[in-house]
Amino acid sequence: MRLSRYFLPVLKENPAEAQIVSHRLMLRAGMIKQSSAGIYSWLPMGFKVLRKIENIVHEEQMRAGHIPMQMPTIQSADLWRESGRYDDYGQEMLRIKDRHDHDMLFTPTAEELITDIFRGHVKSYKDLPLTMYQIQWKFRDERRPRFGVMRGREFYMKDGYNFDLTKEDALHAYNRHLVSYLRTYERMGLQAIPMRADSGPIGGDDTHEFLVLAETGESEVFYDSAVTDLTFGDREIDYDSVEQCAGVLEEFTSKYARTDETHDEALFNEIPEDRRRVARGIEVGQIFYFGTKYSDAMGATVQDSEGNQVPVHMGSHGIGVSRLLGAIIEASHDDNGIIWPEGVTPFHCGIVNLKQGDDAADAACEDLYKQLTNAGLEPLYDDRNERAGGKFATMDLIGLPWRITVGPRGLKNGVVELTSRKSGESEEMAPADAVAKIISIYENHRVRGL
Ligand code: P5A
Repeated sequence: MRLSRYFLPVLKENPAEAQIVSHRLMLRAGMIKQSSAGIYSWLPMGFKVLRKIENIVHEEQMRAGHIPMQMPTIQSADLWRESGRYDDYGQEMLRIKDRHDHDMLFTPTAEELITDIFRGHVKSYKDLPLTMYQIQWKFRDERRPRFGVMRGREFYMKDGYNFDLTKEDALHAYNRHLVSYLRTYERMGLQAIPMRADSGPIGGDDTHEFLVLAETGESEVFYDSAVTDLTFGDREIDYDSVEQCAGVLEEFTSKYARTDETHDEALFNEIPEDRRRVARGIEVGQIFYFGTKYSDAMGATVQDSEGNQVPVHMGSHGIGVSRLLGAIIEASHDDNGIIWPEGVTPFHCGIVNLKQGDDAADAACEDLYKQLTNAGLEPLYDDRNERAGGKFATMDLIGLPWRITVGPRGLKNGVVELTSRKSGESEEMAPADAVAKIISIYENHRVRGL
């Protein structure tokens, strides 16, 4: 993409309404624009990152054997009356009447609708296990929408639902989700710690939240510092293996890590004092096992091997896809702007032309642009007729992990400069070497954007 032809409405000043750094930087970097309280337009660069995050979620869900699908955002109230949640949800639910005076609503989650689809089609234990998921807009009329996309009213969520014959099978689905989430967040450059949590209006006994540590987090968290030494890495997992999934779950949840809702001071005090940590965290996902809560209420049964009709065991699993943009920025920025992890960056690198209009500089930039594009990468070429200082400030603000700086002086010596956004370190090298280095850096981060 050439910056002169892109739509990147960066702001020079800090917007007064933004209280936290991720909200400030998303507005300043021209990623989002508020349309009304807690509801945002996703401008091209914000949309690009949203799609990359979404695609990582899709890849990891499918790797775990879960099936993508899509349900509508507008649902009939009748299903929610069956489960009893039409009244329970209260003012958080956006209620709508259609022209026939039917009660409709904008989906805050989709346990009812998926259970309705299931009961209409699945009759036998032979069709289990089954896990389907969608990535779809949700609406919750939060009392205090704030912090930009972190607590929106309209937000983008991956919501998945498992159907199993027995509690043991459903717990395997739970473990499988926990494992796949660890991998998902790591690919985004995040450390998300699974913590025992409270189930709230979704219901059920077993639930973990995934929290990213950040000073601006809404939840207070208590944990053993040994949990932050854990990484998923590149281990191979057989998601059908009950033992393997249970083993990873055990490894990642055996150390104390809880949100304030389930914090147990006595247990916490058993951890050696130098390892006790109290911090704040951002919830980027939650998984639930709720047994037969919805299948009992809505009559979702299957025939078991002995011919009995039994209710299915269910769970649901959410990832806050739009919230993740805020969480990633909270975890990765400096005074000059965003620092995108390579897995989610909107463009793989920036190309800064120090002297637009200089024949040698223009030709070298065009050549770098062509070679990187031909290699399947997306560079952002700042080809505007602007001062170098302004170009650097824009690149720092939007946070691309790598920048290639091209100027007539360097070119005389046959070099360009490659700079890491994270370390700030620069290296001079031949243009072809800069291309080769960028290609090799992204070998393990090939997620499509838009
Ligand atoms: C699990 C999937 C559920 O709704 N039903 C289907 C279950 N879980 S949840 O914890 O309530 O939400 C899942 C994740 O969505 C994000 N989230 C939000 N993101 C932005 N703005 C909001 N107002 C908002 N509410 C929830 C969180 O990341 C949460 O973990």
